[in-house]
Amino acid sequence: MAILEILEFPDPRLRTLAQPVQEVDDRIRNIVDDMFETMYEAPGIGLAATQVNVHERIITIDVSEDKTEPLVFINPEIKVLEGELETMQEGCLSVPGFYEDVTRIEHCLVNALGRDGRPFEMECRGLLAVCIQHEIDHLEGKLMVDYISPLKRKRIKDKLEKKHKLEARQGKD
Ligand code: QAP
Ligand code: CO
Repeated sequence: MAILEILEFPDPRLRTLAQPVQEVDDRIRNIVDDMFETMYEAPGIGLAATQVNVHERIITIDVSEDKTEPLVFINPEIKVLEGELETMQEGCLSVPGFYEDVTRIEHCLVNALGRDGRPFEMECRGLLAVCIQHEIDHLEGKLMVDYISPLKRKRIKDKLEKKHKLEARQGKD
């Protein structure tokens, strides 16, 4: 297992459209395991493969209190279940240090393949529903900051670019 580098906004690679996984094999399971290690270490509650520069449709999530409920979604398909909307303050490992209100569907049905390649269906509400939508957005090249005002987005971009320049000069870690 390995901790992978997380791409940060405004890295253009975060805009890549992820491709469907053709077969859930050991190569994919390796990516899944590395994504969990990276997500738990961060720490985060959700990670899309796009964020670690793997452009395949893979998501890891764990919204449990004690971080003991890892969920894997490969080739996820989402279906809206109710018209209810929910506004939640979201964070993103690719937009570190910034938290913004985003409005999303509160109740959805997700179909995906698990780590074993078997299809499953999961009804999602609350934080899990919000998180899966946030992560599916990543697979489409979409980010949380796309939902906020252009002015706010520009301020976040400038601040993160400044941070990246500093890190490049000082050397990370
Ligand atoms: C997506 O985000 C999410 O800024 C997952 O400095 C978040 O795990 C969906 C994180 C909230 C719904 C609600 C962010 C860690 C983690 C940061 C994350 C940071 C360190 C974000
Ligand atoms: Co994110």
